[in-house]
Amino acid sequence: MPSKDPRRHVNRLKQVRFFDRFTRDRERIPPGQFVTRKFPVLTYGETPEISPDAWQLEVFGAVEQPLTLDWQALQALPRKTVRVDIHCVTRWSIMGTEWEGVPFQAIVERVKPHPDARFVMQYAYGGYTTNVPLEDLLREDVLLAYRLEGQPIPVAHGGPVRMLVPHLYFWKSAKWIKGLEFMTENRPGFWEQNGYHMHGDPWKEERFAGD
Ligand SMILES: Nc1nc2c(c(=O)[nH]1)N[C@H]1C(S)=C(S)[C@@H](COP(=O)(O)O)O[C@H]1N2
Ligand SMILES: [Mo]
Repeated sequence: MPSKDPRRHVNRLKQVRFFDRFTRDRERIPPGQFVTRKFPVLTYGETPEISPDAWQLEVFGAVEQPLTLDWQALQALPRKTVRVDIHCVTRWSIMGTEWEGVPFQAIVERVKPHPDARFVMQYAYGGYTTNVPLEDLLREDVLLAYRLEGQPIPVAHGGPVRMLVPHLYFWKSAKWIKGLEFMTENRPGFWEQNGYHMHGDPWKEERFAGD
């Protein structure tokens, strides 16, 4: 039986060892990053505890068909598993993490963004926000993720549902996602208002505004 205590599950994740996490494949490590074998938790502020039954996602803004999804509706959408490297702007990277969830593309097909929608604001339970160009979210490995390493995502890591945008710095992947606003003009989210980059490509070291 998998443990019901999310904290125990975090500890279990720290024990997991993948061949991938020992990689010496330097070409997979963006400049200025080091590889960690742990799975650090990085949260600004409180950790909101949202049960799957209480979870809801609002998709709104510059779209033809705004959408509200609950846990059941989310499970009825197409699912996909990806194995990806993730990179935090504080310089740790984890190689080969496995996530399962709904491809963001499936959401886009349903809401039908207006032709002039170019950016998306992610809203999290607890108040965190982050902005991303829509183009970046159309990549195949972008998910509304609900499983990590074959288990429900632990609360500390954003469960029940978080965004996964693996090719950008990890602050661009909101944990405890509750809203997606399609926008015609770009607006800064939480860290972006505090000096971080509007795009956040780790390969270009887009860490801070002006990089
Ligand atoms: N809601 C919310 N999402 C968030 C954050 C946060 O503080 N709150 N931190 C971001 C940052 S800086 C990182 S590195 C990752 C960390 O995810 P993890 O705790 O699962 O490692 O979540 C991102 N998403
Ligand atoms: Mo981060």
